[in-house]
Amino acid sequence: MPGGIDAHVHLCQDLETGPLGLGGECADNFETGSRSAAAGGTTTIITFATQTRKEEDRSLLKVVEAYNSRAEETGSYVDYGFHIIIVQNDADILENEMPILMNDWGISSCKLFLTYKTQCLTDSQLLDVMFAARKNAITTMIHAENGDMIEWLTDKLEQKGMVAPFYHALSRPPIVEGEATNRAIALAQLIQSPILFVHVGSVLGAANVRRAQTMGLPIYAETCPQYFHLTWDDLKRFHSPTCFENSKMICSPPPPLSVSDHEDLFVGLANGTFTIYSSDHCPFRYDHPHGKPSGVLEHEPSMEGELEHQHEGKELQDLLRRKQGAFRFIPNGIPGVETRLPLLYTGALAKGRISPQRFVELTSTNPAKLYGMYPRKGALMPGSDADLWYPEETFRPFHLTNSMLHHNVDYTPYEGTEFSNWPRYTILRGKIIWANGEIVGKVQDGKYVKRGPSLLSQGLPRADRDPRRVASWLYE
Ligand code: DUC
Ligand code: ZN
Ligand code: ZN
Repeated sequence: MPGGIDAHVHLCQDLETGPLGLGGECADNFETGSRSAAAGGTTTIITFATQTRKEEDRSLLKVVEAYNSRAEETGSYVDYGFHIIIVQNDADILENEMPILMNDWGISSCKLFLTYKTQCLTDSQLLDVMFAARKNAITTMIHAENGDMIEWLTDKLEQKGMVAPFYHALSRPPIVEGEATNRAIALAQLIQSPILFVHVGSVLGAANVRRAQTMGLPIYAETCPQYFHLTWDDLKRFHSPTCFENSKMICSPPPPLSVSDHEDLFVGLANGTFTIYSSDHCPFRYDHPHGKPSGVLEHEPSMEGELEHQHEGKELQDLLRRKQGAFRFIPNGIPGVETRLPLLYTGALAKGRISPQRFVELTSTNPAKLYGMYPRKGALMPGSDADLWYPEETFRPFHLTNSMLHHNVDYTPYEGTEFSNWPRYTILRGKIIWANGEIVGKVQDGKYVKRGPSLLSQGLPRADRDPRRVASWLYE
């Protein structure tokens, strides 16, 4: 099969630029994250370079340069690129820097948030950025959760003392994604802009995407392994008054409430509602003050000293509360770059839920087309990069333990899960980088990928040109 393309990977994001904006430090850098990718059959990753609201992080170009130098510092085992996360609607920056991002860096995608105080954009700010992105042929990726609903529910849960990690899911019921997907679709329709919803995790969100697609709108959706292999029960699995280990399972959007949701989501994988299947690898260590709350701090006062030393005031209080497991303070995200292809193989392909062709589309061809890398990536054709992976020929089911993985995270949400296959070889541009359970590539093998515009949504969407209904005149 063509090498896996994982278009949603967080590496090197620190406390301030963490995937959440409210703490948590990525445990993986480009060396360890790309090593894990290679061992799981993935030959290209797209990671996030993130703007913040600090004055020094205003410039998108500076942000990208900083993330790129982190990649160059260690090197990478697989090819890599960046999406840019935009958290300000700064007109000068959008006008002056977006063309450079596209033309000089080949960054043809940006992610915008409808939640998290430090990243969230209002509707008019979203329109500003989506419009600027549209003019530069940059694909807008949307994190669709209604931040006000989440805040309001979180306050209410806290008032009732419902703060343990598994209540995280109750602060984000499906309507949170349902509202946000509908709203973003309406904004996109208004200005005739294609969008891609990242990490869609609810049946309601998927249904909204499907309806928009049926209307002829260029709306795409990504989904991730956690929405097919975890449920709310996994969040509750380890719960006890003294053990908060279920913080390991916290991700946003949360896993579905029950396995019947998995079945509905599998239909979306098979029928094309979901365009791509990415990991949303968001690596936080369990046993680390900047990772998930571990509970071990109570027994290891020395680590409190370290905390005190590094943090002051409110930030310290937040961290100390985090260790007690209140879900508000737990960074959202789980690792999965290495388990992505084997899980889809085991859960969907081997069970006949999707065809081999669909498997390749979801994990490689579609991300290549969507993010401007096709046909160099995502295809086995003359002239394409020789990126490949081979499953095992003979079927050897086994149970996963974290020690088998190559990331720098001290747990996997899939501990003990039975896998029916695993990549035997991973090949990057003709060179074997993973063979028979060993990394055989070098950390210098991966190269930066300069991307072009999306092939999936070129030109003006044709669904509606009536200026009384949508603002098609914006582009005249
Ligand atoms: N969004 C992501 O893309 N990853 C982890 C957490 C989040 O909210
Ligand atoms: Zn997100
Ligand atoms: Zn993510």
